[in-house]
Amino acid sequence: MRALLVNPWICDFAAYDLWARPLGLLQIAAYLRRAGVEVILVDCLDRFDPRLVGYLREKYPERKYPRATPYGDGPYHAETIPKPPVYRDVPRRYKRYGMPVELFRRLLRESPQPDVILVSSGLTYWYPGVFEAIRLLREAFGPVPLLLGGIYAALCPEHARQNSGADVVYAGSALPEILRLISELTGFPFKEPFPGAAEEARVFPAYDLYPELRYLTLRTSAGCPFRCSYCGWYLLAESSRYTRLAPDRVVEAIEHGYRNLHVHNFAFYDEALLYRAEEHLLPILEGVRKKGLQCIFHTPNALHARFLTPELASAMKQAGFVQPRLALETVDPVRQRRTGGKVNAREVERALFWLEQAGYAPHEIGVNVLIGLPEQPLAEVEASLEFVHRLGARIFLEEYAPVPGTPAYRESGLPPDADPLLHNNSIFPLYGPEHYAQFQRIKDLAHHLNRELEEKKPAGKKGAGS
Ligand code: B12
Repeated sequence: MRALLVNPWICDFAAYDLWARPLGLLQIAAYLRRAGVEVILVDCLDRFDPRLVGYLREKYPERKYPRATPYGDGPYHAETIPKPPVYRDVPRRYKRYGMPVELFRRLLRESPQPDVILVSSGLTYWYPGVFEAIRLLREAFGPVPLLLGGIYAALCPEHARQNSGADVVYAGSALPEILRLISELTGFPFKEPFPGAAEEARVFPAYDLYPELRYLTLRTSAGCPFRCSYCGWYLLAESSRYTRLAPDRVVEAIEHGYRNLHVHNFAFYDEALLYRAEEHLLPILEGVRKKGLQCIFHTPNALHARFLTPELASAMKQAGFVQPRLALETVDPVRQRRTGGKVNAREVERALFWLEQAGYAPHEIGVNVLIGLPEQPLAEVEASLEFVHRLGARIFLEEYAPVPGTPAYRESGLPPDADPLLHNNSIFPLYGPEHYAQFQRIKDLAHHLNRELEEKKPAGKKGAGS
């Protein structure tokens, strides 16, 4: 029994590889292998795939590939493609990010015939890349059973069933159920993997399927203790409960990555990494220290400032966390409460102070600010930017992307069955030129403030810890 697992392209106006991995697909791969399945992975978004690197070096000899920062993050290869009609009025180029289609076709031609195909999906509005992959997979392998899962499939299952061309759209995340589905589709009788196999797959996703690894992602929990109005984690988790791996299992995962896969950069994918840190993150970091692993940790999914303590800040600094990122979202106390009450401005200010005490320069610390929440005045965003700037931290302006099924989606005025392309966080121009101009002004302001911070860096460094 052979399964071909595919992580399709991103189609969007912008994309950057911020330690992105198709973690769900890699967990499925690990689980299937335990059930005796041979697994082949084609990841259109793997920037380090030697076949991609070879292809690009040949085609663009004047450029350098792979392009990456010392931490392994970096820009994707991208090709401009025609805009879907709903984006007609967006004055930006629309691109397909990842491996060129020609190379994808070649990899499929060279792949042995699979018995089943599993296609994953990321953000809901990236579905054009998913559809394109399915079309090309059909072209290459004909009627081989094809399953579609992942975030788009889970948040927009009806849209996916009607339009994707997959045989089955699976909207959940339970590994044993996925195996049962494959068995039904192929008629192949699997032996039930042992009871702890699902946890094993979560601890050890099949990273070894990558020929070259520069970073790993860690998801030590599923879900979040909060329910912010704009976030849809509870629509995606296996159960709508918040669960975590035991700290020693996380240490095992890190040690495996470090020693066996020779990776030093790890990005946490948790929604609430710092929650009850004395039971979770602190023992994890202590375990890593005891084992003498010299890791570099990243937190692209911003941290809850409320849970940061002086002890935690210094444990993070010593363990090798770089460029920590905090979630503020907004300085407006009413909106903070209305959206879920996860943090307030004072808590962010305090967290920054403790991070500085622990040895981070303020400009190394990033703070997320949301723009574009339903009915959010731009003056509020501006005030949030000024606040972060006054603290000396770097602004990360996050454009709000509506998640169907959440309270904020209902407030956004989009109908429940809107084309998922309209969930895109970069389509402000569609709301009218005036709106777009104002939005552009805020974006420019964020750039300007960050540049000012850059220029003041040495002064910022001197002030660190004060
Ligand atoms: C980690 C994370 C990130 C990471 C990286 C994600 C990545 N891989 O690229 C970072 C921090 C970079 C990120 C960024 C953003 N993110 Co994000 N992110 C997440 C988060 C918290 C976890 C995703 C994850 O890895 N889950 C764990 C794995 C194991 O689960 P999984 O991949 O879903 O796989 C399971 C199932 O889906 C299924 N499955 C998966 N594939 C397949 C295939 C088949 C065939 C089958 C049968 C099953 C199946 O089984 C798997 C195993 O259990 C989710 C929320 C969530 N709880 O999912 C938001 C989420 C996906 N992000 C979201 C958003 C909005 C963003 C941003 C746009 C934020 C912003 N405004 O800037 C950016 C854009 C990212 C970009 N350009 O890459 C939204 C998506 C909204 C949407 N409309 O789609 C989510 C849902 C959060 C939310 N707000 O509700 N994100």
